[in-house]
Amino acid sequence: MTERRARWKFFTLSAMAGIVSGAVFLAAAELLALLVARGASPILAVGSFVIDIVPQPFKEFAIATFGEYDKIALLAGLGLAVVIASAIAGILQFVRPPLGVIALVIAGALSTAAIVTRAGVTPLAFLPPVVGTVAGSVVLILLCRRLRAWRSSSATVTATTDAAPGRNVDRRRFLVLAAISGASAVIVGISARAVSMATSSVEAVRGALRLPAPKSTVTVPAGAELDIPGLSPLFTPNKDFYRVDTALTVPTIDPDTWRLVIDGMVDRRIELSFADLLDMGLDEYAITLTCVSNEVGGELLGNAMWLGVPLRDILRMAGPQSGADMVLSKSVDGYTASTPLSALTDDGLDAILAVGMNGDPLPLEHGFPVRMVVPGLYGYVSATKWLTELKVTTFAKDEAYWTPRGYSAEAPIKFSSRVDTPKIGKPVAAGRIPLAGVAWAQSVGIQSVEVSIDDGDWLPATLSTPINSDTWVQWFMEWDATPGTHYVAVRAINKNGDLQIEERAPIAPNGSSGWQRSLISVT
Ligand SMILES: Nc1nc2c(c(=O)[nH]1)N[C@H]1C(S)=C(S)[C@@H](COP(=O)(O)O)O[C@H]1N2
Ligand SMILES: [Mo]
Repeated sequence: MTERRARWKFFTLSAMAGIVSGAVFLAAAELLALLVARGASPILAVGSFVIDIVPQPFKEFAIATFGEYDKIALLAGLGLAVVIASAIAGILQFVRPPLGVIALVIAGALSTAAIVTRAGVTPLAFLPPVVGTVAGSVVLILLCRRLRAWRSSSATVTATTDAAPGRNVDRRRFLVLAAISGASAVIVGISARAVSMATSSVEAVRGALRLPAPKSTVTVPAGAELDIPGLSPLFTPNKDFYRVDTALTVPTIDPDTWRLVIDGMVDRRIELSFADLLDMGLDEYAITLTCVSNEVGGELLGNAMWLGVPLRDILRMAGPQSGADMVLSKSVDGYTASTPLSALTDDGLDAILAVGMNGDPLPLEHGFPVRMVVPGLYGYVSATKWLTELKVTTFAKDEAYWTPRGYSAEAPIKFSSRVDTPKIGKPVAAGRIPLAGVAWAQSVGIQSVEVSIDDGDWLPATLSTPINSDTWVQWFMEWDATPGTHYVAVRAINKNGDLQIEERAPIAPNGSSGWQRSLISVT
């Protein structure tokens, strides 16, 4: 073997040693996290840190490119970065010890910092990354030592000497250690993460939870739901409900240990348990939730029957002081939203703390055990999931998660309308077919919906009977569809008599606007 080829071989092997050590680092940390501090996983903590620091345009690019898979794409990217960094650490440790170990210790320190600075950390959260660093460093040192032994014994072997017992022993010692540590890292790491996810006992607690029957129920009027194929159902099933949040892994909160603190500019600091909340008695509320990221014609909204208690009753217990104009709601994962105090205390607005969604306890992804729901305001300024604190304060003093990231501190929903059927890109057969969709103007209500075909007159659609002004209504119109391509445009008028904004606006800083115009092909 030529000198150069030998050098490349040992380079590659040292990179491999580095990757094995990186895997041992992560696996040991995952195991410790499972045993002593759930949630203190270095890779997930770094991922969450990245989510919080990446600039807004980049986040929008990620969502536009990967959609629902944005978090998986982030983890895949991080995984690749870990592989490359570990390979470099391996080469460094091989050629310039102890540089590789120093690199690993720096990575360990950074991930420890990412873990212990996250919201809701437990006292032992530093242990997983520290133990991971030690385990990874030991394996890296041993592997590189054995690799060096292998190299020096093979350097003494000449082309004519066939028998090279020393070299074979050294080679085996390296390969055996690399194989055993690599395989155990993969097995231990993957099982620890899988066990941690499967035994999140909170899912079991939620499954066993029976919420008390509501004191008052919402009557869904006859004619509230139209029966048209392709039209969104009046209530969005929980499994189909859109999900938007910054949480890389879904927070798991045991309702038995959950507490809500109401503090800040209040006469009395209040602390409520889950049982306290249920004891107040639950009521049903039908409210349509909308995301500020919903584009014209988009699907980031859904309607649910929530079970909860009015926020005005909760805030009254604490007694907000004069001068306060905002409530900063905080989530266990550190997310915050700023909601005008008046939107939460107004007698005419059903702002609630929700514990139930469509007949079940809140799903974990939708904020279990307690979240906020406020009609008329976009989710990012009102619908805090995994809620832990309500701080009564002022817009001048406090800022929410999205405010420094390019979104308005206050954001009422811009009322809008959408075509559900026929869908763009799905040709329909000519004949008499229904055009149908939904329209929403939370807290005001929809007056009418109008449809224009091929830039013709605006004709009134038939509306379903609204449940209340906080929910969307369905609309439909019979259409004699002739072969060819047609433009179908839709717009709504709210109960104040305002016409939906025609001018297109992007989602940032306070929600999209514009009339949806869809191109339908008829065959
Ligand atoms: N803790 C937490 N709550 C949150 C968010 C978040 O990122 N973290 N996102 C908000 C946004 S932007 C929206 S639109 C709604 C979405 O609620 P859903 O996922 O239940 O549909 O939750 C809000 N509550
Ligand atoms: Mo949102």
